[in-house]
Amino acid sequence: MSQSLSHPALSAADPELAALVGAEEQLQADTLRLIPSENYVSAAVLEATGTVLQNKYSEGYAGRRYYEGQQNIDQVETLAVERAKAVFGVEHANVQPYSGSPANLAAYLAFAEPGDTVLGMALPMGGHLTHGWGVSATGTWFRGVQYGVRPDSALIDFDEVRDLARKERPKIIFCGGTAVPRTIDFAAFGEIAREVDAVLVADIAHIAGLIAGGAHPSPVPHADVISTTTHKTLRGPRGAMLMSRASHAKAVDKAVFPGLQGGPHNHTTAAIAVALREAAAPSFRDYAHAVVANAKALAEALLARGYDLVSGGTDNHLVLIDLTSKEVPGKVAAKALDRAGIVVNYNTVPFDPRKPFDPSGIRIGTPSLTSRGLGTDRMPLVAEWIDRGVQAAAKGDEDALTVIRGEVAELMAAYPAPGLPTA
Ligand code: DSN
Repeated sequence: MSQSLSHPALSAADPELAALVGAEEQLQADTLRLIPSENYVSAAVLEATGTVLQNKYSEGYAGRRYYEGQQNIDQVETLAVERAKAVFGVEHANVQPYSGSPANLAAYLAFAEPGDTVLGMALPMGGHLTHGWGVSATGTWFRGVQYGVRPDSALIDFDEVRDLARKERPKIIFCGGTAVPRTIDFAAFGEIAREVDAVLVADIAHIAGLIAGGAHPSPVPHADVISTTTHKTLRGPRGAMLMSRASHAKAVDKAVFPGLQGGPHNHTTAAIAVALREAAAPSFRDYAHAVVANAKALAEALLARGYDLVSGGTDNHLVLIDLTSKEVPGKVAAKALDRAGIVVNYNTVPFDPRKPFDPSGIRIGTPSLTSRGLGTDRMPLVAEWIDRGVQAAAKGDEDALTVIRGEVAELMAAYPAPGLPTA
């Protein structure tokens, strides 16, 4: 692999930066990437992000811009919007949010006033910072009330959600999260939101690709607003979308622009359109189901090796491992696995006695390895590597990590990654 062949202009103009890009390409090729919020985009998505569309300012929406010269940009954005509506079966789509956090902030701006109460899943229980957690602007400018999971099952405690909703009367209820290994019951959230007259925002960032591919139920009949990033299981560029019922379209659009943002990132919008076209293809259904099948197979193989999994397994793309019984802190394990060519992130587990920066768990997922074509037959080997890596971390056995790294690189060479230069 040579960065000068892949990026000739960049290599000539800025060899230092080109070398870093080349090194990252090599790293993404050689390693087993298990961070559940990451993926490999297609070469087509990657190309779209590097187009001259990025040269253009386009404040406003198609047909209603504050800048001229929108002949092509309007069509690009309209394509992305129409494809989003078709893929997710929604009445309205806004493809301009810069990423997931600004998308969620736009939902606050659209449906709440500063100081209003919002109800979301607590970050250490699997929620997201922007669902009203204290250190986020959403938890300081708004009054965040947080629900969690049951201590026995690690499943969302709907009694708690209902009780809090009745008592606190939130303006907005958020469902979805970043470390939720089980199916989100959108219908149950919808019923509670309707009872207390709250706006239900379904944050489907992690599972958008699974929903698009029919491997997770859709929030569409139940949620007022759907927020998603486009770069996780959906396999698009780094960006986001807000989707809603037609009745909320005006409020959503006004909140994104001019409420929060200036000009949309048109190159990103184009790449979102490409990703949505890919997500509409029958092969994407196969991909989404394969992601889940791989995660289930990986969970089974880890359970067989004596690992404690939060909620006992997975229904989606994500497995949350509690390493307490292995007597290895999550951070120590994550760093050792990184040296072994297995990229994960350390993560809190529900009711974690340890601190967020040094928690008890690691979070893994199968979107990236599935994009490279690994199937369920390979998951016992992945579990074995994780197990050997964790054991090596416990013993401080650097040689064992080096051996695993070699084995990982050898296998990954047989599964070329989409979007990466080959040879
Ligand atoms: N989206 C988060 C993740 O799951 O990695 C980070 O905000």
